[in-house]
Amino acid sequence: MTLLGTTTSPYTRKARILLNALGRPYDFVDTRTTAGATLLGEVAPLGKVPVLVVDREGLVLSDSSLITDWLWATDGLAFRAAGWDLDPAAWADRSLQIVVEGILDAAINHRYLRLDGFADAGYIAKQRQRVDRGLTWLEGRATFRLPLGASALSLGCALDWIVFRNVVELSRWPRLEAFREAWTSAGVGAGTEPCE
Ligand SMILES: N[C@@H](CCC(=O)N[C@@H](CS)C(=O)NCC(=O)O)C(=O)O
Repeated sequence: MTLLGTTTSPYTRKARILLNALGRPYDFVDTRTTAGATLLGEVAPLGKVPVLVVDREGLVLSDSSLITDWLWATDGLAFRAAGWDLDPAAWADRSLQIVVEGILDAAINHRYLRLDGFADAGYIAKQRQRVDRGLTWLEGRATFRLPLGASALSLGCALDWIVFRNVVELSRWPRLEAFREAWTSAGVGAGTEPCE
């Protein structure tokens, strides 16, 4: 199996954490390299990461939640043994995850549009406001507990990325900060922390 992505990408990190939890061997190809960018161009028309290429089956999975669902479908028992419950029919948890990833998408868009020199106004300012409003909504709704679900995986990766990129001062949301502390202490994403 080959995972295409970057070491800064929170969505790629979701896949790395799950593959590591299963102990599945895989090649990691950084898409910031020429070879990685070429491969991404060949297999992923949207050019987004992560992409998991399952060589044996000729399968290309180009979305972190799709990768999660596929891993769960092929190895659910091993996940349960490792303290995860990623049942795609856990509707309340999936609903929470949608909010978490909506915040993350807004934060990513805001960052890159600002880096490209666009003013923090209009639709771009709306992305920043969405991050703030979303985090405020999540405060008190997200708790760290086992087994870990899809929303916890997304939230841990999102909060680490938000801190890594200095998106907001996380101490404004003490319960989310407590979630992050518990996530870090549990070592769920140890070794996959965002880095350049
Ligand atoms: N819904 C997708 C989101 C993936 C995503 O937005 N990835 C970012 C990196 S963290 C990306 O590839 N951005 C590049 C772009 O949008 O061109 C998933 O869960 O995999």
